[in-house]
Amino acid sequence: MLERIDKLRSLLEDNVAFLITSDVNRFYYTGFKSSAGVIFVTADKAFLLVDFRYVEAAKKSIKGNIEVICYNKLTDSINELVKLCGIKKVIIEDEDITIGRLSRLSKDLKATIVTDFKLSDKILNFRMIKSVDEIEKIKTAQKITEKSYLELLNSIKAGVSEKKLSLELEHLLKLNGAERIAFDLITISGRNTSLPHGVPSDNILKDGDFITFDIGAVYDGYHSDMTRTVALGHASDKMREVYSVVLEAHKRAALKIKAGNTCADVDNAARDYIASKGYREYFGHSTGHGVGLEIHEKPTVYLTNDTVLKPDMVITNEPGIYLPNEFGVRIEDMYLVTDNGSEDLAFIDKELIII
Ligand SMILES: [Mn+2]
Repeated sequence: MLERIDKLRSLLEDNVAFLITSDVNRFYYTGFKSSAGVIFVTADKAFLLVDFRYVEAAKKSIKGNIEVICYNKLTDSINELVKLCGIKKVIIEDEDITIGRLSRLSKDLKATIVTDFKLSDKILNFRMIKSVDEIEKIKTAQKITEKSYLELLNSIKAGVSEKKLSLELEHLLKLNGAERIAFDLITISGRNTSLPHGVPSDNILKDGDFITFDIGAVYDGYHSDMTRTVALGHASDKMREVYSVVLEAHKRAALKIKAGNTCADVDNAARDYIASKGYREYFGHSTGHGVGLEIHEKPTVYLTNDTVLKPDMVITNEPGIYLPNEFGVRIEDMYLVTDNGSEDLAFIDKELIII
C-alpha cells in the first residue's frame, strides 16, 4: 500500500499536488473505507483528509507515510496544505468529480486546478496489475459466490420467480461472508435470458427454461464475477447447440489468456468462433473486462483494445449468444493472467447442467 503512494508521488513535480476524490481510489491508496474525504499527494508528502465521522478509525488503521487530517470545511484544509507545501497547481482526478464540485473547488482553492487525463488513467493502469493480497481477496469473493450458487441450485424448483431467486441468492452471499453483492444480481429465465443484462422479474421458472445467473460478491472491497446458464427440466436441441457454441468460444478465448497476448487476441478467439457458427450478430458485447475494486475496470477485453496482458491481471471471459424472443446463453469466469497462460478462478464446471 505504501509503495503505491510512492509510485504515484514519483509522477509529480515539485509545487504540484494531486487530489484523489473517488472512494475507490481513496481505498486503493489507504486501505481505509470512507464515504467522503480526499487524498492530497505531493512529490514528497501524502495526506488523507476525512471528517469527524472517520478520523478516529482512520488514524488507527493508517500507518506509515500518509498523515490523517480531520477537516471541518474541506477547502479550508486543502488551502492550508497548499500553503504548507508551497503548491501552485492541483491536479484533480478526472473520472469522479461532478462539474458542480469542480467549479466550487476552482473558485475556493488558492491554487490552479487542472484535470489530467493521463495521470488519472495511470492509476487505472496501476490497478490492472493485482498484488498477492488483492488476488486473495478476489479469490475469496469468488469462493463465497460459488458456495452460495451451489446452495441455491440445490433448492431451485419450477414455480419460483426470478425475483425470489435473486433475493435468496443475495441472502446466501451475505450469510457466506460477502460484505455486499457485487452488482444487481442477474437471475433471469426463459425468454428473459436473451437480454444480456436482463432484470429479474416476477416470471416464474418453468420446465424447459434456461436460467442465467450473472452473480458476484464483494469481499474487503474486491469483486467477483461469474455467469452460468443452466436448463430447468430439459433442454431443446437448439438450446444445447447454442450452449455448446458459447462454451467452445469460452474455451478458445481462455486459451488466449496469457501474458504477451492482447485483449483483442482473446476477444477475437471467442468472436470468430461464434461468427463461424453463424451467430455473429447475436454476440454484441465485449468478451470481458478487468475486475478488482470495481466490477468493471481496465482492461476492456474487446477486439479494438490492443492492451497487452500482463501477469497478475484479472479479467473475465464471458462470451454469449442472445436470440431475441427465444433465449440467451452466457458463460463467464474470471481468469488470472500468468506468464504461461492463466488460472481459471472458478471451480464450478461449465458443461451444461439440467436441474
Ligand atoms: Mn462480467
